[in-house]
Order: sequence, then C-alpha cells, then structure tokens
Amino acid sequence: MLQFLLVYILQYILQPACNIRQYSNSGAEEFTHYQAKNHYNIQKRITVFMEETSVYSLCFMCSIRCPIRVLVKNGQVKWIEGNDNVDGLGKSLCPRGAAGISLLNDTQRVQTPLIREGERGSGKWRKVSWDEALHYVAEKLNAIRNSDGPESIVFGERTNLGTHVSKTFMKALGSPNHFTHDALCKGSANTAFRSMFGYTDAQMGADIKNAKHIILYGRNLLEAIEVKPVRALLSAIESGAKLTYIDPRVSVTATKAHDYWMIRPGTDLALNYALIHVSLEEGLYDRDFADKWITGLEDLRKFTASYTPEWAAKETGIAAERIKSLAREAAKCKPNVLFHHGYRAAHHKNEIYLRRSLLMLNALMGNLEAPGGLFFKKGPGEVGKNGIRKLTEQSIPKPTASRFDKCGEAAYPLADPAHGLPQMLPHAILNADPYPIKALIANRIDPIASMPDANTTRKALEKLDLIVSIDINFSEIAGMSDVILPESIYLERTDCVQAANGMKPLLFLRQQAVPPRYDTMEAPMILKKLAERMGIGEFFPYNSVEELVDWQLEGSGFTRTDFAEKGFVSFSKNPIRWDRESGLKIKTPSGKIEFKSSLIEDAGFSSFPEYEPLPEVPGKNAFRLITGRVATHTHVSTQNNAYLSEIFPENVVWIHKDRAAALDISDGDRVRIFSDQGEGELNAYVSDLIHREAAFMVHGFGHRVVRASRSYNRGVSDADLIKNVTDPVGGSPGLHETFVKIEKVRRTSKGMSFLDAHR
Ligand SMILES: Nc1nc2c(c(=O)[nH]1)N[C@H]1C(S)=C(S)[C@@H](COP(=O)(O)OP(=O)(O)OC[C@H]3O[C@@H](n4cnc5c(=O)[nH]c(N)nc54)[C@H](O)[C@@H]3O)O[C@H]1N2
Ligand SMILES: Nc1nc2c(c(=O)[nH]1)N[C@H]1C(S)=C(S)[C@@H](COP(=O)(O)OP(=O)(O)OC[C@H]3O[C@@H](n4cnc5c(=O)[nH]c(N)nc54)[C@H](O)[C@@H]3O)O[C@H]1N2
Ligand code: SF4
Ligand SMILES: [Mo]
Repeated sequence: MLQFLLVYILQYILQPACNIRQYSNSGAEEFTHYQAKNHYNIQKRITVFMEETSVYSLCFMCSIRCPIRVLVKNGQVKWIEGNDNVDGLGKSLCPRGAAGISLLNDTQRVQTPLIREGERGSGKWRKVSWDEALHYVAEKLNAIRNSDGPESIVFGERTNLGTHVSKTFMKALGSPNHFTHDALCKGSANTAFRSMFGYTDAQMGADIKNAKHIILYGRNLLEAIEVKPVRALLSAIESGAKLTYIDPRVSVTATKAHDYWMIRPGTDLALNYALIHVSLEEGLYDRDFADKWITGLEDLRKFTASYTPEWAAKETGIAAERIKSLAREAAKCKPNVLFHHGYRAAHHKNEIYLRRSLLMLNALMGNLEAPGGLFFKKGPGEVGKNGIRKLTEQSIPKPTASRFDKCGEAAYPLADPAHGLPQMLPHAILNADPYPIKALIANRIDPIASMPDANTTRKALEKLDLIVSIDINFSEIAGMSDVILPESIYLERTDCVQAANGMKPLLFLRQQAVPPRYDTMEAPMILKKLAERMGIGEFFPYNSVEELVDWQLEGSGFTRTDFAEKGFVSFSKNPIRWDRESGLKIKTPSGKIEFKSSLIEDAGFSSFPEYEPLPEVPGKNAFRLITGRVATHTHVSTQNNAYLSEIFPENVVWIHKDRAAALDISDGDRVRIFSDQGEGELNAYVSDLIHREAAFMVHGFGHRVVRASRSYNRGVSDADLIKNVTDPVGGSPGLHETFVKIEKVRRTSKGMSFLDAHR
C-alpha cells in the first residue's frame, strides 16, 4: 500500500506525467456532438472548435481550487495543467486535478433535471425540462414556506464561490438555515483562531516555504493535497528545512519526514501541553514577542506546570527525551519554525483545545508575520482598494427565527453562525427541535456521506417533504432526492469571482473552457430562476453568470478581460507583511493574542480545562477508528470517476499486525467492521505501519447508489460507522471518537460468510 501511494506522489505531483493519460482518453470517441446551450456564446464556441486555445481557470476536483490552464481544441479539453503564472504553483496538478477530463466525459454523471418517480432512494426518476423541474421545486417550497414557515427550509452547501448567492436566496426566503461544510472540516480550528487572534482560520495562513523546521500533526500534505503548499513543503525540505511528522499511521508524508513519531491516536493535546511546559520551564520561547503581544502567558505557565514530558510520555507513547529535544530544536529556529495548525480539525470533542495549543506554540515561537510562520491574510483594503461585491451586501431583513442547529445561540455559542452545524440536522428533523424541518436543498455537499452516522441521517431525511440536490454526480444525497438539478461541471462554467487574500491580495476567475456536455446549468443561474418563480427574483440582478461577475468586479478597478493574460489579477506587486514590533492588527477585545480567551470565558467555558485521559480500547477486537484521505480521491465525490476508481477502487482497513494476529486476521483477509451505528465488510491491510490502538480507513467509500456503478458497493463508508458527537466549544463533530470492532469473515461457500451461515 505504502509503495503504491508513493508511486502516486512521484507520478502525479513531482512530475505531471499523468497528462499522458489525459490525452489517451480525451473523450473524442465518446462525444461527437454537443447540445447547443442557449446561454452559451455561439461565437466563442466556433472559435473553440477551430483552433487550440488556452483557458485559465480554477480546478474543482476538490475545493482547494488550484489555478489551472486548460488546453481546448475542437471543443474538447485536451490537457489540464497548473497555471504557472501563479507564484509557487508551477504546472503541477494532483491526480484528481488530472482526472478532470474523465469527469467531463463521464456518462454516469447527472445529465438532465430529474424528478423522482419511484420510492425514495429506489433510483427511479423521470427526465424533465428545466422549466418543469424549477416550477415543481418552487411550488413545493412555496407551499412549505406558507404552511410551516420559511425556517422549515434548510439549505446546505460546501462553501463555494457562489455561496453569497445561496445565502442571499435563503435570506430573501426568510430562513436563517443556511449551513456550510465548515464544521465538518475545521469548525473547531475556526473557533480556536477567533479565540486567539480575532480572525478565522481562513483569514490566516502558514508560510511553509520559508520555515526552517515544520512540525506537522497529521497534516498529511502529500496525500491530503493542496498543490501549492505541497510544493512549498518540498521546496523547504530541499532548502534544508527539517520536517517532523506526527501521526498514528505511516502516511506518505511520514516517509518524507526527518523525524516521524507514531503517536497514540487522540493524544496530541497531551504532547502539546508537555511541549509548552518545556518551552516555558526552560525559557525557550520568544520573550520580547510574548511581552508585547500575548495575554495569559502566566495562566498558561501555571496550567501546564504539572504537564511534564514524563506525564505526556505515558499518555502519548512518545519518550520524554524526544519531547524535550523537539521543544529545544524548534526553539533554535524561532521565529522561523512552524507548528502547523493542521487542516481537518474534526477529530475529538476537545478539538478546540488541541488547535489552541498549536496556535500557542506558534505564538511562543514568535512566528507571526515572520518568514516561515503564521501570517494574517491581506485583502484589497490593505492597499486602499475595493474588493469584489457580493449579493449578500444587499439590504434584506434578517430572518427572525432561531437557527435549526442552535449555532451561535445558547447551545453552541461559539461555533460560527456564518457556517452553522450541519451535523445537527438529523437531530433537528427527528425531534422537530427547535421546530419541524420540512425541506432540504443540498448544493455541492453530500450530507449523508459526509456527516457522522449516515444511517440516522438517512432515517431523518426520510421524514422530509422535499429533498432537492444540486449536484453533478449520483451522490448518496442525489440518490435520495426528489429532484436533482444538475450543475455544469467546473470546466463547463464560469463562476463567481474568487477573492484570494494572502500575503498579496489577488482575484481569480473560473472561466468556462468548453460548452456543457449535457442539459446542465450553473448553480447561480439555478437559484436565480428558482427565486424568480418564488417571488424573490429582484435580489438576483443578472441574466448570466458573466453578468454577475461583471457586477462583482464593479469598483475593484478590474474587468473580466483583465483575467485573460494570466488567469488572475493582483492588488499589490509585493507581499505585504505587518511589522512584528508594533503593527500586528490583532482583533481580540484586548488587542493581544489571547491565551486566556475572553471569547471562550465570556461564553462560560474555560481557557485551560484539565486534560482528560483517553478511554482505554474496550476489548481484544476493538479499535479506535481514524479516517482520512488518499491522494487519488476527494472526500465522497470522486469514487465513481472512471480514472480514479480504476486506480483506487475501494478502501481497506489498516490494522497493526500483532492485533491482527490475535484475531487470526492476515493481510488481505475479508473482515467485518462494526459499531453501534453500522457495519460493513472490506479487506484488511495488516502491517506495522499503524499504531496498535487504531484502525484506519480512507474516507468516502461504500456508496449505495446503483447508478454510480463504479463506486456502488465498493468498500465501506466510515460515515456508517462513526457516532455523531460534537465539540461543544469549537463546533466540529468528533469524527475519531468511535471504537469499532473487527472480526474475520470466514467464507463457507461463495458469497456466504461464516457469520451469515450462523445467524
Ligand atoms: N467520516 C468522515 N467524514 C468527513 C470527513 C472525514 O475525513 N471522515 N471529512 C470532512 C471534511 S474535511 C470535509 S471538507 C467534508 C466534505 O464534504 P462534502 O463537501 O460533502 O464532500 P465532497 O466530496 O467534497 O463533495 C460533496 C458533493 O459535491 C458534489 N460536487 C462535486 N463537484 C460539484 C460541482 O461542481 N457542483 C455541484 N453542485 N456539486 C458538486 C459531489 O458530487 C458530492 O455529492 O467532509 C467531512 N466529513
Ligand atoms: N487527496 C485529497 N486531498 C485533499 C482533500 C481530499 O478530499 N483529497 N480534501 C482537502 C480538505 S477539505 C481537507 S480538510 C484536507 C485535510 O487534510 P489533513 O487534515 O491533512 O487530512 P486527513 O486525511 O483528514 O488526516 C490526515 C492524517 O491524520 C492522521 N491522524 C488520525 N488521527 C490522528 C491523531 O490522533 N493524531 C495525529 N497526529 N494524526 C492523526 C491520519 O492517520 C491521517 O494520515 O485535505 C485537503 N486535500
Ligand atoms: S488539490 Fe488537486 S483536485 Fe484539488 S483543486 Fe488542486 S489540482 Fe484540483
Ligand atoms: Mo475539509
């Protein structure tokens, strides 16, 4: 397995050799003509057919949105590569980015609007026109709004460039219930950043490239990919930086590290308290920086006094001497040392405190706005310019009802209401708490496969009067939908402008490369047309996405044509750094980095709660389930991609060889994995590359929708197994709080397992 993944990294990230495959399957055989689209510019189409053109755009095989250059000839996408006009990107793509052509030409994606005919989930829909589909949805939503109030309608989406359109749609409808994926991904990190700096995690960045020592806590960059940071990491290592990698599992990133620590899963917080303890006891931190910018240092010193490396060694399995030497080595590089704050931050119920401890380590090293440290992303305002306009700037009365998920209210006061708590949806529906929910619109998110405890989610969704999905695939949520509204894929559409703040404020544009293959539409147009049919059309003042983009750019000093040359525009020639002596614009109430957080304490929580040891693994066949990514797949959405499913068709469960031996399980054996929430069967990967207490599965498999035939019934869904619990302070679900049990499946005859035979 490890070797397999390494081959990917070499093949796909370090050399874009995969483009050979792109050519070999450009789709020309499969598609001889296109449907003319009334909203597509005919002139452009003719030009595209005649000659080879290059279109700068943004990848969307995952939400990172790497800048790309798309080579188009005869209306076919011939090649996709990184937009090397962008600093630090080169022409690299990840395997999923390279598989974009396979998505474009996929005959198994949703091709027309569909209205359900059979039972929910039976896979029977009838093809309808856009007019009929939109009319149907608008009528149903209007009826629900009139009978149960607008708040009984919930809209969920993965944050995307058009989120301002969906938020406007919901506000105009009078419902407060718009949620994004944020809590499922990194909500607790968002809250941690706000508690320390007054900025969200999205408003800050990490300068990996210039760091001299990078410490990654399960930030598996070489598989959980963002192309630019991957290149920054490799470039830092080439320039002599040290990489320390901490993970209960030997991931591909571990194989690049100078120092790898197989930590006991879920105990990183104990490690950090000990690192802080050593830094403070031995005076390793940046005193000048701390005096100037940190409040609550003495409280932290008192709090961590008893969290010695010897104490942490017992909890984490990492020797006390190694902990001490990391603290000392890191301090030697300060301020150019990065304790990376991670990306996915939805593991445990105390997640916010882990993320805060990481931010504290950075602040103690004084790395803010230093090369190789954390930085505040700069927007156009920094250089006296106007940013882009968003539909949400219109004055629309705020909906009066409370939120379905109680986010930002008494139950979850600190979670970010700009994003909400999607994982509360099943509870809200099943218990009509705080009120009945009747309809869900899911746009570019799969709440079944992406939220914990999918079986309960399914039961809850069953109770709704209306489920609508705006999707490109027959995802799990599309499979349960009453109406599917197909979006054009990223290569087929122009999108809203991307404001990319950073050391330089930039704007990017996703530009249409080819006409839509099928009868699909862009989400901002779908919502506009729906709004018109619901009497709220006035808030959507555009007739095409291009017009919306023009409106967004008004006042920014740029127009759409400015993106043609390089694919982006910049508000500033040089990177902007704030002065670390006197110029950090920290936005907490105290104006300082708040170790002792007013945000947290005003809400009745503690800034420094005592560490609670992890529960022991309950039994010989029990494992702590941990999940994560592989370089070839995006969460739950690429498992049916023709290229990617061929390369990585199903997940396996990693378990330690000694634990496996005790259960008579050998490498490659079929095993049953089960929990209180659900179960499944898959193959075991037995090795010593994983901690004894952990079982690891790649997230996103075990699809149940038959129409997506390449992913149907392949592997097991981690979402079926894990319980739905939430970090009450930070807001993220604890995706790693579940113990699963694993047992060997003994086949007695073909297709029947030992367990089946004895039931
Ligand atoms: N158990 C478990 N759960 C997790 C995670 C985990 O590791 N384990 N990871 C969490 C994380 S970090 C995240 S970010 C979330 C991600 O959760 P999601 O956002 O739900 O996952 P994705 O696979 O990114 O995309 C979901 C849907 O978007 C659709 N889609 C793709 N492209 C387009 C498009 O262009 N237009 C439209 N309209 N739809 C499109 C796909 O078909 C799919 O149905 O999941 C979280 N949930
Ligand atoms: N290929 C690919 N790349 C992606 C994405 C994708 O879907 N596919 N999605 C993007 C998104 S939305 C996100 S949020 C990021 C996620 O980026 P990451 O957070 O880096 O990715 P994950 O795969 O969720 O988790 C990484 C590692 O955490 C380890 N881990 C598990 N438990 C523990 C623990 O207790 N301690 C420590 N130290 N490590 C632990 C796992 O073994 C795994 O190797 O990836 C982004 N990039
Ligand atoms: S990381 Fe890969 S899939 Fe995601 S946007 Fe970048 S190239 Fe595309
Ligand atoms: Mo994420």
